[in-house]
Order: sequence, then C-alpha cells, then structure tokens
Amino acid sequence: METIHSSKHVLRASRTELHGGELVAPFECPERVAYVLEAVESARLGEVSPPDDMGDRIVREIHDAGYLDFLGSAWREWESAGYNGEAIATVWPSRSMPSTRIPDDIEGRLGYYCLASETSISAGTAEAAYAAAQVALTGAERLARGARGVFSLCRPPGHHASRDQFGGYCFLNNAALAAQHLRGRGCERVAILDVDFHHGNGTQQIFYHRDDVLFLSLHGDPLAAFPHFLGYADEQGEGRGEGFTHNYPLPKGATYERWCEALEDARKRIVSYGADALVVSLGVDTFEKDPISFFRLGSADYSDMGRRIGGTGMPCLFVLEGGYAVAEVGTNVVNVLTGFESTA
Ligand code: 5XA
Ligand code: ZN
Repeated sequence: METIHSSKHVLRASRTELHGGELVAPFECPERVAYVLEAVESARLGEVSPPDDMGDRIVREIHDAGYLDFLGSAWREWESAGYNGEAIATVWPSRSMPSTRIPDDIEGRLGYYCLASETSISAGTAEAAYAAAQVALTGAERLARGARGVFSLCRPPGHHASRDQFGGYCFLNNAALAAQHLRGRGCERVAILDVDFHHGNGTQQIFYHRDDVLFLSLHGDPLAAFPHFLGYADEQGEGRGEGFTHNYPLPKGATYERWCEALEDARKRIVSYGADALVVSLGVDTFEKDPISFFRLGSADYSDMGRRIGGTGMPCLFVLEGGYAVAEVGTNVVNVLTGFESTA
C-alpha cells in the first residue's frame, strides 16, 4: 500500500494546548508522524510519496470562504495585535448571544471560527493544514485511478473541522475533502467510516444534508467525551441526508469485543449502501494506553479491524486522525493497514 506524506506537517508545531486548565505541550505533536513513518518502513508497507499539488478547488467546495481567509491570516493578525502567546479563542457566539455577526478584531474572529479552545493557532498552522489537505486529496486521486488501498498520513488531523470552524486539533477536514474529490471522480456513492475515539462532528456537519456520502462514526459517548455536543445516536441526517448518518456512542472502558459489535453494524450498512469507495478516518486513540481517551483496544485488535474493513471488498483510503500514545501510534496504525492488505 502506498503512503502519501508531506514533510510540511512539521509546520504545525504549536507550543500550547489548553488541557485540564493548564497550558501543556500539545498531545497532537510532530513526533506522531515520525513513529508512523518508522512503522510503515519497518513493515515494508510500500512506497512513501509526497502529495501532488491538487489545488484548492475542493477545499473551497467543502469549507467556507470567510473561514479560509481567516485561517490564512489569523496568525499574522494575532502577532500584529502584539500578543506573546499562541492564538487561543476566549469568547464565542454562544447560546445566550447567538450572533452571526463576524467581528473585525482577531479575538472576536477567533471565537467566531473556533469550536473548542484547546487548539491554538501558531505560526505555520495554515500551511501545514493545507499540506495535509493535499495529502488527503492525492490519496483520493490514487484511489480514483484504481488503487485498492492508500494511506494518507495527514497531520494536522481533520475530522473535527466543520465547514467554518476549527478545533479538536483540526483545521481542514481531510476525510471530507477526500470524499468530495472521489465524488467528483466518478464515485456515485462514498462512505466515510470514522473509527477515531472522538466523534467526527465536522465530517457529520459537512455531509448532514447529503445522501451521496454515508457517514458512520464509532466513538466515546459524547455525554462523557469530547466533542460533547454532537455524536448522539438520534442524529441521523436531515432532508435528503436523512438516514445517511449513523452514530455509535460507546461507554467508558469499551473493549474491542464491544467496539466490534458496532463495527459489524456499520459494515453491514456500508455494504448495503453500495459505496464505490470507503474513506476511513483512522484514529488510534481508541488504544488502551491513550492518554486522553477511555476505550480498551490492544495493538493486536487493530490488525483484526483492518481485516474487517478489508472484508467490505471496497477500495479504501485511510486518513490519519488522532492517537496520542505516541510510541505505539505507528504500530497500531500499521496493524490496521497490514490487516487490510491481508484481505487482498
Ligand atoms: O479525534 N480528536 C482528537 O483526538 C482531539 C480531541 C481533543 C480533546 N480536547
Ligand atoms: Zn480523537
């Protein structure tokens, strides 16, 4: 299996994350990619290639123009405002002031375009996010040209990024971009299976009214886990999209056995939908040693997960999302990919 990777991911190297009331070194760090690449190489998974320049057309189809302008200038504006730290949102248009007005000032714009304050914007963030988008789009193009499986080693991740908001370490929604590209390249129906520990709220929002992209997410119950405000089982899509979103919130301490019951249901739905291609939002923060999550999957479970995904018989693009037990992230990701390969 080919891996698409951009060295520009290192441009996303923020110093701060707001976690437990403290500014800590971010869990989502460049070292994650080094471990994944090392595992890809030692498993001889296949060639590692840089992304092609796929342009910004699809990025503009999925994301709001004002949001993209904001991402492009936020760091510059923050610096010129004279602040010393990284750009962290502190005020939002919330339930008691539900404004759609977009302020001029950077503090106000940050709040308007942010959905969770753990994620700071730092120098190089927009460039790294754009490179990750190209990694996803290139992977999708490889699939459109006939590859059975491709791995887009995206960083920063994407599944929390909505049409016009960043947060949860995500800025551009890599999996959504890949699905949209596949739609334009002749796939009538695309499914997105999100196996990250956290609900893919951004992906859900982007496709919530559409019937040409089926979205399924297995995740920690939002009553107890980030992103808290989306990802419940009764969210099933709206309008034309009704019945094309499926959420599987799972309890604290869920084992692979329990997790797999949800995967099997999702798999049946993907097969009966008749997707032409499957995009997997591949987070491995479901791992038992993950520092910010609460499932109990072990390293060997990821091989089985890959085999089951391969069992759908569909061409599959794996897009990296979360996973913060840094030393084991590579092994767990590559176990999924080799499991999938074993079903060829
Ligand atoms: O998949 N999403 C993540 O891993 C980010 C979670 C952020 C929690 N504050
Ligand atoms: Zn996650």
